[in-house]
Order: sequence, then structure tokens, then C-alpha cells
Amino acid sequence: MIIKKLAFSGVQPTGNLHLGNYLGALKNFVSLQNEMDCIYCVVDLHAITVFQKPSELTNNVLETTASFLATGLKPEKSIIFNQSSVAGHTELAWILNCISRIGWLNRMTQFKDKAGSDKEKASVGLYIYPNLMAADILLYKATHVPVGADQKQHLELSRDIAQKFNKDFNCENFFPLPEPLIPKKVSRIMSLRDGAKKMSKSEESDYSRINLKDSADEIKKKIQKAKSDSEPIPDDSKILKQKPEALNLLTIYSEITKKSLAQITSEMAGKKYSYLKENLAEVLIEEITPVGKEIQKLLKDKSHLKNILENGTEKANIIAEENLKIIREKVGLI
Ligand code: AQP
Repeated sequence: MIIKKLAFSGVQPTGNLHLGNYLGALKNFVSLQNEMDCIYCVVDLHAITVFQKPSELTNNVLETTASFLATGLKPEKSIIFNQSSVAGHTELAWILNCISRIGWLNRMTQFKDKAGSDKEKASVGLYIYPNLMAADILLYKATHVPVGADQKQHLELSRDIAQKFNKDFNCENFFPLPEPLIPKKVSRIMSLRDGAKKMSKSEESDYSRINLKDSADEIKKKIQKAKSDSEPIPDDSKILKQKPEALNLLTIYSEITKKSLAQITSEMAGKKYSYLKENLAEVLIEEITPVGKEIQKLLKDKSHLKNILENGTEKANIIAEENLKIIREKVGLI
């Protein structure tokens, strides 16, 4: 049986998109457009698993859409829409809630991280979020999912759920087992303040991340203040691995300049981090500020952004309804 390749991925509208989202996900989204059909979703229902101010959420949905377009997603090539506008996501999520096992969800590390020490106070939505993510992917029978490394475990759960559905309803290969597409070098960009934490929208300190909308001055300041190391840059990769903040800066530099990490470290070995930071700020400003300017420009015409989402919703809904009709039959729902 020939299965048509289809990519699906989502981004939460929880604030400014940052360099981690850009290198770990968005750049991959853009290049996949030339390889297969793609569906990209602003996952607003995932965002509300943690309280969002309603007016901020609305703005963030449009800003995430603008960020998709500014980084190179094309509505003529990819379906771009927001999750809550296609009701099939929540319907399938309910069905999958009944397939997924509590023991599987108990193993999800992102819930443990996000819920913090008082899990009793976390929303039920946050706990079952990975089932909704499985529904997002399986609703379109997606075969490939471009994501950062932090989503790997959720993707594995989606595969387990797909497999159990196929087995329970005796329909081998009905849901393809979605493959994660995780960029090797930049699968997890770390915080500029703490090399043990990933760069994140919800991290309190804005100095922990480079936002796509940051000005040249802000980028420069954040890179200058980024945690590095008091020793000069080592040429030994074993030493570098023990210095996560320094490794993070060199990895970002290597990705943006498209040179290998080995080449960068041998060029910079023995130099102070201030030298790397100067060069890094320069290449980041060149790469990121045009994206930020394009986001600002697109945000001036909100009705254009809403139109793009509406058109995408129409297209996504057709595929979702076709698939859901069969899913309902398989489950025995009339
Ligand atoms: N630091 C990162 N490095 C590499 N990839 C990353 N991604 C996120 N952070 C990094 C990838 O970006 C895509 C969209 O992520 P998301 O915004 O939907 O959710 P998230 O992973 O929870 O991102 P944040 O920034 O940490 O958001 P908040 O703070 O709201 O939870 C995903 O493919 C993700 O892997």
C-alpha cells in the first residue's frame, strides 16, 4: 500500500516566538513545503491548558500566524489554520482519550515540568494535552511531524495511540504511525541564562531568549549578557560538553553560519567568549531582524491574517470531516 506523505505540526500561541521555535521547528516547516503536503496549525486549544488572558490569546493567534508567514510558510503551498476552528480536533481527542492509557500519560515528562511541584492544581487539560496532540496529527493521517526534541515523547505516545486504535478496531495501517522529524544539531536550543533549561516563551526572564521580534539592540544586549564561561573557548568537544551554556552559543552560531560545530570550535579555540558573542550577535541580527520586521508589517493588516486562517480552516475541515466519517464508523458511532 502506498501511503501519501503528509506533514503536520503545530505551534502554541503562548507569546513571542523565539529562536528555539525558529531553529527547532519553523525552518524545518518551511523546507518541508517543497517535499510533501503540509498542514501547519496554531494550536490555540493547547495554549489554554495554562490560563491565557483572552485578549492576549487572540493577539497571539494572529502573531503566530504572522510568524509562520514571515519565516516563509506559503498559504498556496501549506494549509495554515488555527486548531479551535476545526471541531474535529476535539471530537477525535475524546475518542483517543478513551484509547490512551493513564499509565502512558503518567510517564510524560513535559506534564511533570509544566505542572511543577503542585500537580493537584494543574488543569486536567494539561494532563491530557498529549492525547489532543495525537488527535491533531491523526485527524489528517499525517505521516511526518517536524518538531523540536522536547516533543519526541509526545510523538511516541501518538504512535502508541495510533497502533492501539488500529489493533482495537481491527484496521491495520488505518492510522499511519507518524514519524518525528527532529533537526539533529538544533533539536533543543537552551536558555541564554541557564544551559539546563530549554529556551521557552513562558520563561520569566526575557533575557533567556531571542524573540523573533527583537530589535538589533535587544539581540546584541541579550547575547552580551548570555551566560558563557570564564575560560577561553576549548577545542576539545569533551570539555565543551561539560559547559552547556557555551555549547549552546556555539551551536546557534554553527547553525546560523551553516558551518559544522567542529569547524567553528577549531576556528574559535583559545579565544574569549566576547569574541564569539560579537560574531554571534552580528549573524543573528542579520538573520532574525528581517523576520521581525516582516511580522510587524503583517500585524498591521489583521483582516488579511484572519482571511488566511479562514481559508486554511476550510481546507483542513474537508480532510478532517472525510477522515472523521470513517473513524466514527470504525468506532461504531452513528
Ligand atoms: N528551545 C527549543 N529548541 C528547539 N525547539 C523548540 N521548540 C520549542 N522550544 C524549542 C519547538 O517549537 C515548536 C513549537 O513549540 P510550542 O510553542 O508549541 O511549545 P513548546 O515546546 O512548549 O514551546 P515553548 O516556547 O516552551 O512554549 P511554552 O513556554 O508556552 O511552553 C515545537 O515543535 C517545539 O518542539
